[in-house]
Amino acid sequence: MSFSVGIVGLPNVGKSTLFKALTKKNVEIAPYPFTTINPNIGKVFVPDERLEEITKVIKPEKITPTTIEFVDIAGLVRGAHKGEGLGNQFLAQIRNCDAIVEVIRVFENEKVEHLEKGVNPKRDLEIVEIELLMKDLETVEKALVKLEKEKNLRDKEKIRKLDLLKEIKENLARGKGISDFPLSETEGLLIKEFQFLSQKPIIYLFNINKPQELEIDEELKSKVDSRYLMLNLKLEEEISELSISETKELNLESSLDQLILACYNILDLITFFTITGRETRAWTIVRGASAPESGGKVHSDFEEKFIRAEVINWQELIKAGSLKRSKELGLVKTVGRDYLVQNGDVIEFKI
Ligand SMILES: Nc1nc2c(ncn2[C@@H]2O[C@H](COP(=O)(O)OP(=O)(O)OP(=O)(O)O)[C@@H](O)[C@H]2O)c(=O)[nH]1
Ligand SMILES: [Mg+2]
Repeated sequence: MSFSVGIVGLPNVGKSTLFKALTKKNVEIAPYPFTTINPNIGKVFVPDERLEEITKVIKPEKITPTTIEFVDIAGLVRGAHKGEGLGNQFLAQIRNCDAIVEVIRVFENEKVEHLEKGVNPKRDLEIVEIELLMKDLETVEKALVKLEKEKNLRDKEKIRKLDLLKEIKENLARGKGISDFPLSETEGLLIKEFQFLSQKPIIYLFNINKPQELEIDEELKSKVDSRYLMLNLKLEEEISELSISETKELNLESSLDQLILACYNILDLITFFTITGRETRAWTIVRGASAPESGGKVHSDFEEKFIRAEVINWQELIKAGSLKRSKELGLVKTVGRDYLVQNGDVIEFKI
C-alpha cells in the first residue's frame, strides 16, 4: 500500500488542475464549482537522483521508482461538516489520506467563479481549518458518548483515553487543532484509531499566476510557517502536456517535483533500494521501520520468513562499482531483525 496525499481546498481553486499535472490523467477541469464529486486517485513517481546514480553503475534493464498516491477530493465549503455543499462525504475521504495538500487560490480570473466572492487566501485558509476542526469535534463528541456508556473504572486504558479525548475536545472548541499541542507517543497511539483530520501533516499550496501576486502578511506567515509552496498550476498543467524537448525549447521547468518531495518529507518517509536480476527499484518506508517491516513492502515472505539482510549504503556501492566488488571489499554488512533501515540503503533480504 502506498502513502496517500489528499488534495483539499475550496471549489474552483485548481485541485483537479494540480492532479492532472501530477498524474497526467485526463480528469474533468471546469470553471464552475463542484466539478469533482467522486475522488480521482492516481500514483505519482517520486523523483530520486540516487536511483539514477545507482543505475549508471548497475545498468539494470528496468528501473522502478517508488510512488506516492494523490487523491483529488471534491471542493469543500463553509459549513461542510454540517452537510453544506457536498457535505460530509469528502471529509471521510480526507480521513483515509496520510497527509494533506491544501490548494489556496491566489490567481484572479473572473471567468472562474469564486464561491466566497473574491480572492482572499487568509479567509479561505481559515474556512478549511475550521471545517477540519469542526469535523474532529464531531468525531470526539461521538467517541465520548460511546466511551462514557462503556465506562468501566477498572479499565485504565479506557479511562486514559476518555480523559485525553476530553482535553482534545476543549482544545478543538477553542480552535486548536490536534497537531497544535504535543502528544506523547502513548497518547498518539490511544487516539490513532480516530484518524483526526487536524492531526494530518499539511502543505499549503498557493496557486498563483504571477510571482509577485501574493504578499504573505505576518499572520498568514505564522500560520503556514515554512510548510508552503507557491506554484502556477495552470502553467504546470500546460507543461505536463509538453515533451521534454518542447519544455527545453520554451525554457520552461516544472516545479511539481518540489511538491512531491515536500509531501515525502512531511510524511517522514525514506527510501531504500533493491537490486534483483534485472530490476533496480526504490521503495518507501516510514523512518524507523525495521528490516523485516521494510522487507514486507517488497514481498510478504521477506517479513514473515526474514532471517537476515545484507545492506550497503548507495554511495558506497557506487564507489565500489558493483555489488560483487562491494562484497569483496567487505562493505556489505549483515544485519538482523532489529536493524532500522536507513535512508539510501541498498538491501538484499535473505529468507
Ligand atoms: N487563470 C488560472 N486559472 C486556473 C488556475 N488553476 C486552475 N484554473 C482554472 O480554474 C478552473 C477550476 O479548476 P479545477 O482544477 O477544476 O478546480 P477544482 O479545485 O478541482 O474545482 P472543483 O472540482 O469544482 O472543486 C478551471 O477553469 C481551471 O482552468 C490558474 O493557476 N490560473
Ligand atoms: Mg476538481
